[in-house]
Amino acid sequence: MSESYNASSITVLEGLEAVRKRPGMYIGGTGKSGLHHLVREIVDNAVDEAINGYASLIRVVLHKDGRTVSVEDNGRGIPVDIHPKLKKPALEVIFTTLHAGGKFEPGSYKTSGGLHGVGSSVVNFLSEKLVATVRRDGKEYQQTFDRGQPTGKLKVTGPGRGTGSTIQFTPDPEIFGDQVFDADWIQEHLDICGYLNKGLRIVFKDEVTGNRKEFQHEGGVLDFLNFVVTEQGVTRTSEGAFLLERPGDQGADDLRIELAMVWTDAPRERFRSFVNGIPTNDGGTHEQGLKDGVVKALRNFIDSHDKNVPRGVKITADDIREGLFAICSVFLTEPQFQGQTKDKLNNPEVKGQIDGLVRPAIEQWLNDNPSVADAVLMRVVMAAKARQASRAAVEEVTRKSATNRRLNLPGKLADCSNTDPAESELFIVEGDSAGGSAKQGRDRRSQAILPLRGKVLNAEQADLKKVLANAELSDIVKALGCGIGKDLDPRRLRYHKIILLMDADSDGHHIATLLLAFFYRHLRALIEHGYVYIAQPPLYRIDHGTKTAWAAGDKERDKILKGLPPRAQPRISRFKGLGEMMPKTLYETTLDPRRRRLLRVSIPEGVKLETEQVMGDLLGKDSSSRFREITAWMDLVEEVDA
Ligand code: TSJ
Repeated sequence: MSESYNASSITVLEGLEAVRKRPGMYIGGTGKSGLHHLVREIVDNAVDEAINGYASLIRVVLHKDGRTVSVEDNGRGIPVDIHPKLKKPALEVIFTTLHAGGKFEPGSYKTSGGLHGVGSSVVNFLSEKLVATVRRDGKEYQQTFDRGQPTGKLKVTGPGRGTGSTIQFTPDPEIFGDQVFDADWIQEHLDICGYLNKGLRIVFKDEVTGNRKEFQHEGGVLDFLNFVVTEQGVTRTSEGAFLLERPGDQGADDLRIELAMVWTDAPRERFRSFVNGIPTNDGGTHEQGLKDGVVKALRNFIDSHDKNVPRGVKITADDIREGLFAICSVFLTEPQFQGQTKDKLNNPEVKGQIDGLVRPAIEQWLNDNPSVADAVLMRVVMAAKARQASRAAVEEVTRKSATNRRLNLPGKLADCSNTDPAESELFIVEGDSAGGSAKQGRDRRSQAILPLRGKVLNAEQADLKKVLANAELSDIVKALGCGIGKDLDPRRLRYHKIILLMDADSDGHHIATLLLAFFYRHLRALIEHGYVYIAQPPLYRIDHGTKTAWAAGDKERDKILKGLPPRAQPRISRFKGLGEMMPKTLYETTLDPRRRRLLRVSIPEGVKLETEQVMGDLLGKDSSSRFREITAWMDLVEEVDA
């Protein structure tokens, strides 16, 4: 940080028009995520000032109109000196020039990078109004912008106490429509900022509701880890967690890293990683280095201490990492991001650096804490044993379904007569009464029905052996005939359409969510092949004259009503559940390939790991909106002529 600020190093590029014409190129889109990107960009600038040691307090206000946000820090204040070439104050240049970002302060960390580092000018260009206020040199300066253009010069507006910057902006409705900010989204981002910048005080005031919140985490990533462990409701293997914190000021190879880690009883690992405060949902070289380091450290520890692992138990890397929860935050001066959503770290040197730091530190931790080491080792051995037991359970289910496929089908399955998978469909139906209607109403040639009676297990919180002990899930696997987990072979699948048919109420959504989690976790290839669908049974029946129409939701109902002749007197009835529908009606509206509408389930490309995270988050907590959230994550493509 020896080179001082130099306003002339900002690359001058005319960008206002470019940004307003194609906002998506700069902020990813103009929907909810794009809108909130603006807050993030401005907050990140204040956080940068804090990371580099000049600010300790950030104040964020969501104003009464719900669409104006202010961000204030107590840093040095955005420079106002005159740019030698452009003859304008640096502040004006910063807000009116589309610069490359990260250029003007060599040797310092930037939160922003890749897609994320669009710069404050982009926020300005996409704001109906922006007011920048700076306190420095005992004065207060202010400049106002309309849709990116200054409405006047930078002015001294009074004496200034202390130093700092305040940016207030209102996104342009020409770009973002009538959207307002979501206070929860803002708070979540601020909370994460608080965890990753230990001690930084962030105050949020929501003037829409009058709520005020503070995000300050003296324990940093360790507090974050505790939060995730509690949120997921898992039990730690050991009381103490592993913590590695390095300031990264010992030369070029010395990374700044904050890492907290603990083993739990969860059936899988859970990592949250960040580079310069940006979430790397798709992992990358830093996560790889961490994983390698952990595995090597445990292997070394086992070998060098003659720790006895029971005979016949072979330990894999997955066994070592099972149940491992970690929060990992690293800071790099030149991060390179990869992938469609730019959330995977690509710097190759980082892997070895992190591995090299983590491995000896974990070995040391295990040596220093023998009771922790024993508990962790027991956990690892248990994982290996459970994996071997799961294999046996899988073989049991698949062997049965493979030897004589017809004989070993579940008793409650009403199979179809066609044996060509490409022409066969399996409806998985919630409840016996709906199952009964479906069995009567179906096309017996091509449509099989499997009613679910008992509880569906949450696959997110159990290992494969437990999952297969659940009668409903085990019946699904037997009916599909294609095996599960590592033994999954889609070529043996008995139906090329697997259709989840549930009531359109919260119970139905709950079961659909559990089934999607099960498919996602253990039969993912079936989703990837496009074999999994969600049926859309109607919610309303509309009779007018001799005609009948069905609507899947309120919007469609209103559309149908609007389209009726002016003097029609429609009768509207609402279905309470699939069970009360006549078999014929069920066929006509929901089963008949020519009239039904199916949603194909798919995992959005490039966000597989993010989906993993979303799945875990949604299924780990108890929220009524899970189905909507999960289905919003998966790409649901409507297919009329299925
Ligand atoms: F994004 C932004 F520009 F709108 C913005 C910047 C928003 C907010 C809320 C804060 C900031 C900001 C910028 N806070 N602090 C700073 N600091 C500087 O720009 C700065 C100050 C002094 C020097 C120097 O070398 O003296 C250098 C810089 C980059």
